[in-house]
Amino acid sequence: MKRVGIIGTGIMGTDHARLLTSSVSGARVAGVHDLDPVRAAEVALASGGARVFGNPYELIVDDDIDAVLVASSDDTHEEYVLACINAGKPVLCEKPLAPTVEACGRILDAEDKSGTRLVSVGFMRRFDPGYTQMKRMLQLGEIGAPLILHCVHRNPAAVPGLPGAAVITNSAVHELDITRWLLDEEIIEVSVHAPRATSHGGGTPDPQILLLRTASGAVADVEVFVNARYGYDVRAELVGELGTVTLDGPPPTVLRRSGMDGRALPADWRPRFAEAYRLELQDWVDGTGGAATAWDGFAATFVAQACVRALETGTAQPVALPPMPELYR
Ligand code: ISE
Repeated sequence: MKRVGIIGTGIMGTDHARLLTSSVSGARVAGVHDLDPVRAAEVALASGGARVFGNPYELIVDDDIDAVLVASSDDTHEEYVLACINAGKPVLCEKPLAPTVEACGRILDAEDKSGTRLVSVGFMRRFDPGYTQMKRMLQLGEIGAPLILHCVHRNPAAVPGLPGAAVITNSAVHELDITRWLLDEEIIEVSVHAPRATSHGGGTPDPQILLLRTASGAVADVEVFVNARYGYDVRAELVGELGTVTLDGPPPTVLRRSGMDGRALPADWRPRFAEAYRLELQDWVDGTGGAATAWDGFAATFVAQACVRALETGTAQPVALPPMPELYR
């Protein structure tokens, strides 16, 4: 039984603790830390009596903790992930690995020096049955060579006045990862186009359209809209030389009533990607290695930063990733 320590019991840490306790085999939540001790204690209790640690570094090195899940705020990921690498413990870090290329680079260097892959990054969409089916169809040759990936990523509401860069590094980063993963190639050029901003975002440049060109010449267009109001909605269509694969959100149940035909949309990503999160955690606990690596986390943030430059300058930006370290080949 793997004993997992969770750092950060906000929206994601709490959800991971719930899934580890109720729906994942071979692991239990053994320790939790949060800046808010009351919140940590609540999650510890709901997890069947985990220990509450006042200090996250003590949790990381504790002999009763085998593996660590980092779900604290994005800017704290680096320090905790580095401490896990130093302690030689597997760590699943929520996305993004870190908000800057420099911070991701330091994690990559530390892991490379340790000589062991310890870091997994929580790009859960890689485990979503819809996305995995899309990738399988592409690999089976059902749609021929891929040409265009259309993506829609909408949240009902974000923090008012959220900087435009955060829309990219926190939300669109999912599509940056899924494009690399699905097409199995790197993004080499990006541009970002912002229409008139919605009046519901408190000044956030929202929505945005990202155009991503890949090494083979395919193009992905990503609409990211974090104040779309009506619900949580993630969709995609992959267009190939012979056909297309469409990814639509669950649920499969359609209500027809009073002259309407519709499906209920979730309020956020947790119900939409519940199965993806469960499969991601099971994969991590089993050590199957299906998750994004530190290299993938670095690459996603590298592309995200190029997108931020593209947004700020209004010009297309080349993306030239450094060579991938041997450890990730
Ligand atoms: C959030 O952090 C997530 O990761 C969600 O999947 C994404 O849809 C949302 O925009 C992010 O803020």
